Amino acid sequence: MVPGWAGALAGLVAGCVALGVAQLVAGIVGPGTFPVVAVGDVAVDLAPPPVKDFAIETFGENDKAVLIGGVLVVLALVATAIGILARRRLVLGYAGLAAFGVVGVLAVLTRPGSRPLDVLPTVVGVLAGAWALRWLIRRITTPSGQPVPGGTAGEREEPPQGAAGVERPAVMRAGGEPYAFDRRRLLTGAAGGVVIAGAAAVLGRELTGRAMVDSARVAVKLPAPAVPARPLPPGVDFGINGLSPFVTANQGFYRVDTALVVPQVDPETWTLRIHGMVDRPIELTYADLLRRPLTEADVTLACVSNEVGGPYVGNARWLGVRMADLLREAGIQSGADMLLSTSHDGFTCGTPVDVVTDGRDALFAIAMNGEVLPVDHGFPVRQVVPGLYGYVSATKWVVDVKVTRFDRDEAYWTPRGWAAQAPIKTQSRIDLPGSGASLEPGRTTIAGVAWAQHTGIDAVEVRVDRGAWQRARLAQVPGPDTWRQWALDWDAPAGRHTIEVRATDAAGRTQTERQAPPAPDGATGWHTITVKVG
Ligand SMILES: Nc1nc2c(c(=O)[nH]1)N[C@H]1C(S)=C(S)[C@@H](COP(=O)(O)O)O[C@H]1N2
Ligand SMILES: [Mo]
Repeated sequence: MVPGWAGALAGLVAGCVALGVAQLVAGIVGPGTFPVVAVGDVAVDLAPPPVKDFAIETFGENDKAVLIGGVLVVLALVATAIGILARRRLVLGYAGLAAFGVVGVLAVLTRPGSRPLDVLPTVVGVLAGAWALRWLIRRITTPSGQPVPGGTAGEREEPPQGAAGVERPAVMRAGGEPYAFDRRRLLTGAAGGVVIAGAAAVLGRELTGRAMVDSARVAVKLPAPAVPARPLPPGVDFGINGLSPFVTANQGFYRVDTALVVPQVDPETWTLRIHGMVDRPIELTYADLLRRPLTEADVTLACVSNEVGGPYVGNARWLGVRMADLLREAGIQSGADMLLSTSHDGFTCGTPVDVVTDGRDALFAIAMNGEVLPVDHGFPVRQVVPGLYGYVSATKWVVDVKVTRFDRDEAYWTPRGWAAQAPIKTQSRIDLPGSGASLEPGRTTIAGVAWAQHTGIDAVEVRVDRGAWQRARLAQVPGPDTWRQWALDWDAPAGRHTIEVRATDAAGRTQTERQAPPAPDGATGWHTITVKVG
């Protein structure tokens, strides 16, 4: 005979599957449609004021968690009972699950502004729970490898019943022998169910968080900048097809981070703390940040992992609060040389204090190309520091800045073999023609971008087949912090050709030809491509 605890366990696992699947579907349909939350919301609405006051006084900010916990405990008890019943007659289990579902559907539909589709998480969850219950009960009432006596699979769920109250073997072997309950089959089945439920719940939560943060993000009204970006001079963009546009669209902007799932940070609860070697620690909310004077700046970000000629570089217009302003208010103490900034997910960057405070547009940025910062790029707030590789400066989802010293603290990538300090190295890239392209003989354009953030690009030279260096024409730039387009017309003769590029920055330094890999502090060398003409 299947013992009561086995039925209870099957019921609990079925309940977990129901909730996990409901959570997953709620992640797609919308936050608030998860039945547990809806039931909790109903309970809050229905609770008489003294009960509410008691809950708030007793549990404080945890009142929500306590309430949801209470709902879950009740659900667990119900699920246990369902499992115990189902081990005798599966239909009783179904009936229990259906009752469960009715309560959930009613709770969801009585929420203000609910839509008919909002019942989906409950309904699909209950169906999944019923399926899991049936599967588990059959697993423990049927010997492995044996057909279910008395019917083909799916037709008879209940074991043969005797007179009410008389314990009988749930299932007989074909020969009529009672079959012994198999604990291992139950436990492996239950474990499988819990894993599926857990995976569905995690995925659902991730989707829900995304939906909630997306709606918070959409609701943000960007203030006008107190210091607008320098107007873009005419001619920042040659408009050549295939050449990186001066402004990289947010959609196409490279993304590099250690986050397996993108952090979903609620701007309502986000704060930024500036502390450590300061006279007056600061803590700001998102609203505080938006009320401050905002600076707009065009800055090209680059990743240290970018190979010569690689794609991990992009240019955007950022809007944010100058980091130096907040640091001045906090009052940096003498001896401090590092800002250790921490992301919501624990990632850290170590940024030199003198770089951030030397007058350049180092920002706590809230917007990118006129749009509220995209979640992938650090919503609600990220750092942007012209001239430094992203891993030492561009903390996304930033929540904390500790003013400290390089000899006392280490950022995320330092013990992993990357340099503690890493200014961006001057680079140039050929976008056109593509590497390995086949061209028609005749006039064509060689074009690309070059960058030396916070110094600026003064010259770009190109040579074909190791011939003489020829100066490319340069597009305009608003300042030294962005990349610069360059182009050169070329009368391409038939044959295979090698094209090389090198840039010279505004301090007169020309890129070194020496090839170095990205680690530990950025790749060097001249971008070189070959093309076939004719
Ligand atoms: N929280 C967090 N911020 C981060 C990182 C990260 O892994 N986690 N990576 C950094 C690196 S290595 C780079 S190059 C830039 C990339 O910024 P983007 O993804 O907006 O292009 O973000 C920086 N900020
Ligand atoms: Mo990076």
